[in-house]
Amino acid sequence: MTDKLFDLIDNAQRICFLVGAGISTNAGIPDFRSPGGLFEKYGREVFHLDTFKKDPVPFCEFYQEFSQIPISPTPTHHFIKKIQDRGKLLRCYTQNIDSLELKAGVDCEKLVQVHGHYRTASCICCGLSMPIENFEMELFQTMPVKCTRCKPTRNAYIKPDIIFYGESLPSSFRKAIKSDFRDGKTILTYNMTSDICDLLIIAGTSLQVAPVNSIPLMTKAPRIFVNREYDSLFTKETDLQINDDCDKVFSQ
Ligand code: CNA
Repeated sequence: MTDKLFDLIDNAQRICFLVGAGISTNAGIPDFRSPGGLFEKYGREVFHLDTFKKDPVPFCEFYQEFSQIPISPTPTHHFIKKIQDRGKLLRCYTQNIDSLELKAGVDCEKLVQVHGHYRTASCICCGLSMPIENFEMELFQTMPVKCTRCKPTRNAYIKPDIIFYGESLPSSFRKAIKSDFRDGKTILTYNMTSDICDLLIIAGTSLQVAPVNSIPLMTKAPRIFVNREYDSLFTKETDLQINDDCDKVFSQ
């Protein structure tokens, strides 16, 4: 199984990764949907913009706990960097907000943080931005943190620049998709040219969240799916599915 994985990688030149919370569970960050995951503990609604606007405290409580977890990159993050060092990384699309890809040394132009990050925070009304350290300092004193530029009567709360359910994705996502997959529209007709992904590696994601979960449908290239759970999407002859711990697979 892993021989095939490394053969596919050796034969590829422009590799895209699509990764999710499963590549960071071994760093000590729970994922959303596994037993004991964040949905079980906090509920899905905490990550919805409408909920946050009405009552930001549950998210702030989650964030206080989450941001205290000391984290460092896993073997899978280092593997992505290794592919970059071999000159083969076209892009890494991550649904994760933990920025561990950057910590592992992946270049920011190669990385699309589809669901944002918490390196900065901003006001949900006026967009006033602040370094995350300032946000965290205020959060530990007064919860929730309100914008100093907006009128005090408005519910102008500050939140980390994580994309909540109900928010639009960063423009960098569309731009990268267009260049790596020709927008997914010409899938049946395109010729393999130098700007197009020739191997897609998907790891540690349940592929439940749109529109990211349509990326695997945008390519005719071979797809490698590494996840603890089986996914019936990856049964094409050119697919390779490995249902195992991603660090075990990528550190071989
Ligand atoms: P998810 O829906 O929780 O799925 C995670 C998948 O990974 C599941 O299928 C698990 O079985 C699998 N998995 C867990 N650990 C491993 C492992 N060690 N090896 C292999 N497979 C494993 O999470 P998704 O990423 O699919 O969902 C997208 C959400 C999760 C995004 O909006 C993220 O922002 C959000 N999220 C991010 C983080 C983070 O930044 N680390 C943590 C939790 C949630």
